[in-house]
This record gives sequence, C-alpha cells and structure tokens, in this order.
Amino acid sequence: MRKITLTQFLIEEQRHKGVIQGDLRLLVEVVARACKAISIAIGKGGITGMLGSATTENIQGEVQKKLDVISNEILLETNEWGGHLAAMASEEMDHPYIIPHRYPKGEYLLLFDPLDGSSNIDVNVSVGTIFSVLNCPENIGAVEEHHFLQAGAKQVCAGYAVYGPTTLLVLTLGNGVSCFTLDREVGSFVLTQRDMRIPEETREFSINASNMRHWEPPVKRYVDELLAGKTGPRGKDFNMRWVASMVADVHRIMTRGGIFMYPRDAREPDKPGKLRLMYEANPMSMIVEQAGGASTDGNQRILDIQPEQLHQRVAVFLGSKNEVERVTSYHR
Ligand code: AHM
Ligand code: MG
Repeated sequence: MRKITLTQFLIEEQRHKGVIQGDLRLLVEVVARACKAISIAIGKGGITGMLGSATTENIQGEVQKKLDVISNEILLETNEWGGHLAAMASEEMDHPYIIPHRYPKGEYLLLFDPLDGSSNIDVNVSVGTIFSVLNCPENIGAVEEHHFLQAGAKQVCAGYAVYGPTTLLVLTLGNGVSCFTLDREVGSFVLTQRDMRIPEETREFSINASNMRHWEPPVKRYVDELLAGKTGPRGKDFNMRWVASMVADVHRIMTRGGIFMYPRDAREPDKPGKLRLMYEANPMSMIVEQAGGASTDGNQRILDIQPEQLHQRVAVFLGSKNEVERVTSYHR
C-alpha cells in the first residue's frame, strides 16, 4: 500500500480539491514540524531533566511545567519566520505574539495550547498539542488582541497532536477529519485514517467525578441517570473513562465514541468551567463536528459563542451527538 504523507495529503487538498491555499499548507506543515519537535522533547523525559515544574505561572495562575514552556517556545520559533502568520496566541502567554517586522506578515492567526494535559507529564501519561487557525482581518494595520476574538465557526483549520504510545496528528481543514501517525524513523506523518466519524450512540462517558458536589443540577441529573445503568431510566450500563488530558479523552471519543464533559461548576463562580474557549474548546469542537459529533456549552453550540476575552473559559459537552443533545436538553 502506498503511504500518503502529510505533505502529499496537503498538496492533493490544494491541487485537486482547492480546499486550501499555499500559505495554509505551509502553516499546517510547520505546526506538524513543531509537534514532532515537542514529541521528541517529551520522549526524552527525565534524561534531559525536563520533567517537573518551571518557576513561572501562566495567566490563569497555574504553575507551568518546564515542558509547557519549551513546547510554547518551539511553536513560536518554528512559526514566526515563514511569512504565513500575522500573530500567535497561546494558553501559556498573557498576550498575543505579533510577528516581528523583520519577517513578512501573513494572513492567518494561530492559537494553541502547546502542551495540553501537562499535569500528566510527570507520570508518563499521554499529553498533546491543540491548535486553531483563524483569518487575520484585512486592512487592520497592527494586529491587536481583539482581532483574535472571532467565533469558532470562523476557524479555517483546527487540529491536535497526541503524544501517546504513538504520536498522532488529527486535522480538519473544514472538509472532514484525517488522522496521521508519526513514522519516527522516516520523520514524517503518514495518513492512517481518512474521514474519522464519531458514532452517534455510545455507552461511555468522561467527566472528573470528584467535582460532583459542585455541579449544576442538569449535569448531576444526566450523570446520575448514566450511573443508574440497566435498571435506571437509560436502560443500559455505561462505562466511565477520564485521562485528565483533553486530547487523549477526545481522541478516544473520535475513535470509538463517547461524551466528554467539563461543566461549569460552583468552585469558582466567576469562571464558567475550566477549559479555555480559544485554545481548547473551539478547535476540539470544530474537529468533533467535522466528524459528525456535537459540541455545546450546555446552552448553545460552542462554535457560535462570540468570544469576549482571549483567555476566557467555557463549559464543554462534546462527542457522540445523541448524548450531547440529551445533556444540553436538560439545561433548557
Ligand atoms: P491544561 O491545559 O493546563 O493541561 O488543562 C486542561 C486539562 C485538560 O486536558 C483536561 O481535560 C483537564 O484539564 C483535566 O482537569 P482535572 O485536573 O480537573 O482532571
Ligand atoms: Mg489544555
């Protein structure tokens, strides 16, 4: 069987389908190259002394891991000079990084969570990188923070890498979702699955149950019904999985279905949920919808939310369509 590399896949998308422009192709290739470098840095683990915490906090007041900082730097350095970007924003940086004047300015904005699930790094459990691409508004002069505040429905591309037993890149350009596996010897991503689809029905759910006492009533009701199993209102048993790396939990759902929830809760009433709209919820929602799944904040489609702040948080319910619709209907 002929192997299709990411490069070939992108060239075909550009040439035959006209789905993407040259600069977007370059952007995806550069992000993929950054993900390879991050995968290598993670793979060395304790050998290079890179496990453990840095001495810094991010804007959310979370202590950064050394690999959070390194992954962020890798993404900035690989992407700044190619001429495909106008600016970048990251979960790990307070403010956007504007492409310096010495480099040509491109037409895209890149947003990322450089190392998602990084609390898992020290225990050798899967982590990942999540990214989102927006068009930079035209005729604006200097890029400013508010230019990033576009609804998720406007994303032109989204993807994630999972650094697990294999390194995977899952990508959507707005016409379905494809999965690539890193061939470590050759150093390229190889297409291993086209047109990923999330089954509409599932018997699996994913939530951090330790927060149960803080949940809102619709979430409590929904999870209680799942837990009641065969003899409860759902009439079937459900299984539960929680990796605590969104990339790994979402990838499982992309592969065999399920529902992922990180609801709003009463721990910090001014913060709606833990996950970030721009770096986590929007790109994952685009991918999930492109695979036939659904994604809401309990009340509305996540991709329709008009962002007000770069680092804003949001409640997330995503995955198999029928379950997402059910828990969303309990909120009404
Ligand atoms: P991070 O981006 O700082 O790693 O935080 C996001 C992660 C998600 O990957 C995961 O779903 C969630 O936080 C886990 O939260 P919890 O610690 O409540 O299990
Ligand atoms: Mg994250």
